[in-house]
Amino acid sequence: MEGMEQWKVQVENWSSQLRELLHQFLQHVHQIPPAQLYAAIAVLSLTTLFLLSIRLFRRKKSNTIVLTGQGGSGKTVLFYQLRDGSSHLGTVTSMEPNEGTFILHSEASKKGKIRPVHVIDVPGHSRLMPKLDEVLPLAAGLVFVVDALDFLRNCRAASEYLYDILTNASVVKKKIPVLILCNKTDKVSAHTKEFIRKQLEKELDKLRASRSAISAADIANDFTLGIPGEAFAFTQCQNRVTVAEASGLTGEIAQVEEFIREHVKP
Ligand SMILES: Nc1nc2c(ncn2[C@@H]2O[C@H](COP(=O)(O)OP(=O)(O)OP(=O)(O)O)[C@@H](O)[C@H]2O)c(=O)[nH]1
Ligand SMILES: [Mg+2]
Repeated sequence: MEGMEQWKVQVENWSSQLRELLHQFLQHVHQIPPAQLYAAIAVLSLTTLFLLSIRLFRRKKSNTIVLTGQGGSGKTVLFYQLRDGSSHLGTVTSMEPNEGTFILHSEASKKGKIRPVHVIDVPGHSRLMPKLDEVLPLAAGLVFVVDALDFLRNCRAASEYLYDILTNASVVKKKIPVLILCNKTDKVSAHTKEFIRKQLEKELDKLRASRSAISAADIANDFTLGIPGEAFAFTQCQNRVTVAEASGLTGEIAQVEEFIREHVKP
């Protein structure tokens, strides 16, 4: 009981002290010339507004991942595998880009808030090259899908396509990371990623010589590839170029998912 009484007295003490302080503060405020007071209030509210607008308008980092590569390399199968965890067997050559914003299928059971990924599958058809130019500036990362089964036959064409990507103004200036994905590794006859990387580097090196001969006449070419006088290697690129393996068909896509989550933070 006694403790209770003491506590009551204490609380009363505090509240009277608080009242006193408030009283002093108000008196103080009254002494400030109104002009100064308004100025202070104006400065305070402007700063608050400014800080709020910074938060509001701060550009969110892109969550767009672009899948591209030659026709038949397996982009559409990969797209469905990422979204639904199944390959939707029997896809046909895509004539229109496929796109969607979703949480990766493998993350569907994870708890907490996960940032969805915006995936665009741009078909390999040359008619759709302008589409690629349109989406590249938005990309947080680009996955270049290569058919590792039928690689040798397609090597030249794949390199030409890759050359255009690696010298694209947005890719170079924004340093868009590129993942070269050697797909269809479920088959034993698939080439390894190391082999594919070396072949692509060789082919790009050759292309560089022939393309720069052309662009000497037409100076308006965007960017050159690699270091002049040195054999081309992906490590010379301004942006990060890495190589990985996958099988869209059987759902072995962990390395692509890792790349996506490295560049689109969950
Ligand atoms: N063995 C094997 N076959 C695959 C794999 N991924 C795709 N394919 C097959 O390759 C063919 C082409 O796959 P798509 O996903 O349609 O290829 P795409 O890159 O979208 O082709 P376009 O739309 O023409 O640009 C299909 O017959 C698939 O079944 C894979 O990981 N392994
Ligand atoms: Mg397709």
